[in-house]
Amino acid sequence: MKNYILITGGSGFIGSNFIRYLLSEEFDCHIVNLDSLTYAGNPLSLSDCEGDDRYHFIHGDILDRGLLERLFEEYAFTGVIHFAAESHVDRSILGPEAFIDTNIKGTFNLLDVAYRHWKNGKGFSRFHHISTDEVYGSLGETGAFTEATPYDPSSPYSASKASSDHLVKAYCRTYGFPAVITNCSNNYGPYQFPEKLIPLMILNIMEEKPLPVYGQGLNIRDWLYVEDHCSAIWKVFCDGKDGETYNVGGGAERKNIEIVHLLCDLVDKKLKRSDGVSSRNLIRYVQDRPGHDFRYAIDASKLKNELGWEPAFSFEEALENTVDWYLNNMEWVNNVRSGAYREWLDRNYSGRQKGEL
Ligand code: NAD
Ligand code: TDX
Repeated sequence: MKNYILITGGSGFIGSNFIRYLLSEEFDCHIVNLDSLTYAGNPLSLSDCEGDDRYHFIHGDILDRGLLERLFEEYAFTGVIHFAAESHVDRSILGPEAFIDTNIKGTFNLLDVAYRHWKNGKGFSRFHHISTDEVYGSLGETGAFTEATPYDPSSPYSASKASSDHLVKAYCRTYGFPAVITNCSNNYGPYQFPEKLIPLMILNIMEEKPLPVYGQGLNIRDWLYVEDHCSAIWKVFCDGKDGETYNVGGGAERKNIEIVHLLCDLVDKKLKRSDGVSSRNLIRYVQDRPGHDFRYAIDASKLKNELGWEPAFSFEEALENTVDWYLNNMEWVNNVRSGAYREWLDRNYSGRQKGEL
């Protein structure tokens, strides 16, 4: 009998990297990727996995409870790894509703359907909720978030993720449901939608557009290469303890302005710009993000001490990989930006209704 794992949001940035990571390993499970393909979900990000018979794609929404019930019935999932979310802080400030719908109600649907499936003794053993360090709020100049740090979210995005974390914890404590949560710091790497700091800056530098730095550029994030996040998730999914939370981070704290400077210099070097004018001239200090958290830093010692996980990539090496990836994958960039991927979607999935198996 085939063993199926449900991955939600697998066509987004981290989910697509995670699916590729699993399929490149000696992996003997089948993956069902359930994704509603919002602007952030792109089937092109997994086009190289389409031919793998361990990979199955379902175009559908976690808000569609009936669909979730049908999928659990049909595939008898043994585990869920839940990435699907609205993920961009600035969008949550402009329009929080989609964040409440997907991140809170969608997570509730998935959790509750998985719980009922588990309770009925269908061989279900793990619900892994992917979350963020932003639930802990903002740090001052010192200290780091541990798993015991009280929640104190600042944006509608982080409040919606905090809410979903609480629901998962409540199902563990109340019903003994076998779930784990990982709270990770800022990711970067291939296939990240170019609204987030690093890909936005790389592309704007290439295209000689202004580089919008919020406030004074002094806010600090703790960066982790996406492949390191993937290895941490798989470690926790396989070996983590039910009911536990694990913080994931790269120990690579940088001020935003340092990141932008590094990217300017890297892209200038790669494009061998000969006019001697640095792209740093494109930097524009713009109005700050409302409620902008000053600093995030992760204490990942629990994950290291209990499960033996450590990041494998250095920040400088992985940032350069990321720049190279964007410079060499402008077709992907142009597709996600132009909406041509929607045509691709219609061509490839035209006969299937949303939610159809
Ligand atoms: P993303 O925005 O790139 O991808 C989200 C994916 O979810 C997309 O493919 C989208 O189509 C899908 N989706 C959205 N709403 C859906 C719905 N209602 N039903 C089904 N699918 C839906 O996000 P990401 O950066 O890959 O983040 C993935 C997860 O990791 C999120 O839960 C996020 O909170 C968390 N996280 C992200 C980071 C980061 O730095 N990007 C860091 C820590 C945690
Ligand atoms: O144009 C910009 N200029 C700028 O100065 C953008 C897009 C961002 N910034 C700043 C804001 C942040 O301090 O850069 C920092 C990083 O911003 P984002 O890339 O938007 O990430 P952040 O808000 O930190 O959230 C990310 O990490 C945690 C992800 O989007 C979340 O999904 C994840 O949970």
